[in-house]
Amino acid sequence: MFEKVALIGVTGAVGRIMLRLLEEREFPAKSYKFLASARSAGKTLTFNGGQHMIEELTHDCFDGCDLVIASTPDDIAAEYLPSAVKAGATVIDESGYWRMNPDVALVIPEVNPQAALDATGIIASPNCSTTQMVVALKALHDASPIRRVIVSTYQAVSGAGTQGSVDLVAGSKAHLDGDDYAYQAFAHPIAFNAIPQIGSEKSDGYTSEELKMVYETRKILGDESIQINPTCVRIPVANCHSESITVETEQPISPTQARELFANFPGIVVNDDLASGHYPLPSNCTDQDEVFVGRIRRDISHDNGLSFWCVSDNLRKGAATNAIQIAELLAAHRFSKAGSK
Ligand code: 11C
Repeated sequence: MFEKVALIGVTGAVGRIMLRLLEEREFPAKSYKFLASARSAGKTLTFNGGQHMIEELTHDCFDGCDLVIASTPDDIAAEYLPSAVKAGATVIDESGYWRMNPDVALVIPEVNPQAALDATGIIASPNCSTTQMVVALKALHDASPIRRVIVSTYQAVSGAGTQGSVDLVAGSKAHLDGDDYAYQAFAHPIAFNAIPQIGSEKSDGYTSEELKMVYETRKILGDESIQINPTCVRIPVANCHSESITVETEQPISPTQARELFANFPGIVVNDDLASGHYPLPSNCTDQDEVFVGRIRRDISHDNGLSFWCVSDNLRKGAATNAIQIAELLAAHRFSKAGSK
């Protein structure tokens, strides 16, 4: 068992799910410390049937912690997580700050578990749109290496934080009532709209969200040769990111083979029956921990191409669930070796 687990960012949307997952999955820890910004310090939260005080995140709050799980903005992760490592903790970070650091493991437990087991210090959890795509890609990549990916995302407002969800509801109501609404999480109205920009402008006309999908995918799959062309779009859906993915593999993979590869891969659920109108929808994938695929079909424009639709809960597998699965992987490895401690 872990002696003391510190949870950072417990008042955010992902942090709250993290707490529920730790309870539901009976995570092996003797004690917990709940950390957040000074604004939330002193408030209480309910966990494992008891009331617990939220403490302020500071540089010297990690004494005695052997595991830290953090869900914070990048600048907070940059500032505080090195102090947790210095205090001797293994750190699982959901922010984007450390992911591409060569000394940091970037891990999806179903895809590259060994990277977490070999890591010292920080283990990063990928961006939500990357995670669900890479789980699906890995199922194919193991059968025939992937050469090229073209992906368009349809991303839910919950990816933009609690304010994104507030903006969707209030903005939609204002739109229907013919009122103005001042959006805070988005540069354009999200109600009844689609915004083809997530994150900031980067090189070659791509956004930061799109380049995360390129660089993080290569790092996790350990293959710098994979070519990826992403377009990331915010749509007025409350929760769950959807992705239209076309892959070109070294050898052709038929839709029948792909269906079997996906179905046999841990963490993937196939829902694929176009004739009956069965495919994954954000509305039926929300609050689920898996990656859902459907619309599996041949790419009629390329002999080695395959297209499919992929949906997953961006707050769960895209963030909280993946982080907790990394923690469970570490626990299984460390405590099975150490006997019944
Ligand atoms: C979004 N994917 O949907 C982003 C949110 O690097 O962890 C998560 C950003 C990240 O807006």
